[in-house]
Amino acid sequence: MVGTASFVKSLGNSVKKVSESKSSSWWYNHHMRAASRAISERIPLVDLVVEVRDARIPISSEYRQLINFPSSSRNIIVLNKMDLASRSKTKEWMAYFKELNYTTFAVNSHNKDSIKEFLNFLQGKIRELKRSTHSSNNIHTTTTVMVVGIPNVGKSAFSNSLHQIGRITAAEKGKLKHATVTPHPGETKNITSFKIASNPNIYILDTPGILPPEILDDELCSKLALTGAIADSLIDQSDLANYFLSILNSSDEYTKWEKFSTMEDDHGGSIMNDHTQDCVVQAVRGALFQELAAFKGNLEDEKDMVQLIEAQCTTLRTVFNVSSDSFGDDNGIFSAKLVNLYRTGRLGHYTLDCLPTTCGS
Ligand SMILES: Nc1nc2c(ncn2[C@@H]2O[C@H](COP(=O)(O)OP(=O)(O)OP(=O)(O)O)[C@@H](O)[C@H]2O)c(=O)[nH]1
Ligand SMILES: [Mg+2]
Repeated sequence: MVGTASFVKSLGNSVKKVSESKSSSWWYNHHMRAASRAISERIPLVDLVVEVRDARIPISSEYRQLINFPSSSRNIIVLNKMDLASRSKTKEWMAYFKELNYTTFAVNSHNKDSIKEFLNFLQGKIRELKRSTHSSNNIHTTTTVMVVGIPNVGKSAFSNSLHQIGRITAAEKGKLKHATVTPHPGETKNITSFKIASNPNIYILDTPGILPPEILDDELCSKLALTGAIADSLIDQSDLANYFLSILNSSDEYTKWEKFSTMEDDHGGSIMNDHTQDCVVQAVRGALFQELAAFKGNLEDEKDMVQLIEAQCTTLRTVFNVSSDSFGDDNGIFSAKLVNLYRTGRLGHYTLDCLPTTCGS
């Protein structure tokens, strides 16, 4: 996308600087190094490997370490957070992976039905695998499934949900464990096992998220930062917000928000500091619609895109109740609110990676 290029470059540069500085706050700390080694040692010992990717970036969220292990029928790619991605693009990505002979499944880890469907599929896959590799009485042996992926793609949320709905006995249900799930990357520090089925037993191993020590590609850096794989504390939040707005402006998601552009202020003039309130979200959508519908420039032209984003930021600061003449912290607060709404799916559904067959056109 031509109109997003300068924002990709700016965000990419700021991520690359963090990577090059190798300062104490750099993402590849001793935890990640040790975890990376521990995961590599365990991969040959488990029955199946589930690589969790972010459905918004099916290629950019690839877990590079798996390249060292031959791809086989033991690997499953899970496109998680499908609720945040474009539904039609996820279908296209599934077809793409199928053509490459990858076993792929799209899920929303916050949705019970989606996880139940995956569990059925997993149990079928395990039966098939055991039939093809062992004699029939080994079908009843314990199976271990290792969940790997880059940070923040939802490995722990996925493992928790499988554990919660898994077919284990009532007595075992009483001892349900929980992996910590947070919006911040790098939360999981150890490999933890969760039982997800009995007779035959299936255990799932949640693991810490791993990123390569160095990421050189601007576009890859930008996508990882926007979707939350790289800690926000390492990045200028306004770079993230501008990049998101350039994506939104290049899509047609905003066309659904016309009805919010004519809505009256329905919070009685009271100041809403909580940006997640429905009325604030609707006001944000309405304001974005108005700016975009009135825009007469060319969105393929970077200068025009910059101008539009500046106008949108001015309007949105008012909606978020963040003063427009202040910089520094207030600028960060405004950007963080906008990025939070994007990450929770309240400002549309975007798949940021494009299929190899449609890229570069
Ligand atoms: N909308 C949506 N959010 C999700 C989904 N799965 C996980 N999340 C959210 O994504 C964030 C990260 O989830 P985690 O499960 O902690 O991610 P992780 O891969 O374990 O992260 P690390 O332990 O840091 O590697 C949390 O805010 C989750 O609530 C999903 O399917 N849909
Ligand atoms: Mg985790």
